[in-house]
Amino acid sequence: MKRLTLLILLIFSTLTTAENTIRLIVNNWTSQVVLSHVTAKLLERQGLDVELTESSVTDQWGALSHGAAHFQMEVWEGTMSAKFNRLVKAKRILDLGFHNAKTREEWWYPSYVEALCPGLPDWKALKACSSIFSKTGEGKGVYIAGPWEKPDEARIRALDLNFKVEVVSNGDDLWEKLKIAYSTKRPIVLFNWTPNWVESRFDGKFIEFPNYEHECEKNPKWGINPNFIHDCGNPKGGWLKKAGWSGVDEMWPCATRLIRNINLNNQQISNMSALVDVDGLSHEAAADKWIKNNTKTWQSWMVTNCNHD
Ligand code: TMO
Repeated sequence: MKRLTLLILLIFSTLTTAENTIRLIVNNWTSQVVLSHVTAKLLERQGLDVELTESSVTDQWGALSHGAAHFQMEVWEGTMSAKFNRLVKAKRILDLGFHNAKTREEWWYPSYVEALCPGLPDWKALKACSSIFSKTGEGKGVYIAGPWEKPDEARIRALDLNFKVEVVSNGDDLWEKLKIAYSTKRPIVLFNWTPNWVESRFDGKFIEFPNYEHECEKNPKWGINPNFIHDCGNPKGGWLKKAGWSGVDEMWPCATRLIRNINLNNQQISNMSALVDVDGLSHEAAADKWIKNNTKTWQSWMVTNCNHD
């Protein structure tokens, strides 16, 4: 009899453990991956079961809406605000608050390109020198984009730029292209963002497109092209937030409070990416190092008086 009870208890606890596991979304740029590892380690210290689950930005919304995944630690305004705002409004996901960091995601070029394309960083300069960004030196220029959601095609059309978009599959592929171009001073224009480690290693600037306004994405009449939307750049000084499945407050109140508390500034985000992309640590080793060196910061996020969720 005792043995049976024990067995039942064992099965029950295994089942509930699996069901109680918090799943953190791991995307495909470095600071987000390191921060997800840091968060997992902090939740574990808080006594919770955590699992990291890889997802693209495109797929994460469905996963968060359905509770297949539970938290995403870096939602960037420039690439994700449209879907994020829509799902928050529909109460499909939760807005778990801002980081202090101010962000920008935009077309970017190394400074040596200015000598070859006078007028940069103003976007109009691209009209006269698109061909220097083409593979053969003539024809359409190539803009190298990441796999995140961007209206680049729409912007190229609205601003009548002689460019096409080449999409690479992750951040590492962008930096590989940048390194090759940089070493031979070849013109390149590619997606980049701040905060990021790139600004500490490569000298360069963002293209200045017409200033972003929300209307630009909704109303064709807005801006210099009366027929198309997206005749503007991405937000400058954009926000960075955390997102969660709609059930997290009920299911894991402590974990959710901890995640609401997590708050990084620009320097901290770019340091997290540099630990991997400059110093060569693995994501997990970077997370361990960050936890070791930033005790005060993360201790201030921890939730006290908190029984297991
Ligand atoms: C979402 N990202 C920071 C890669 O632009």
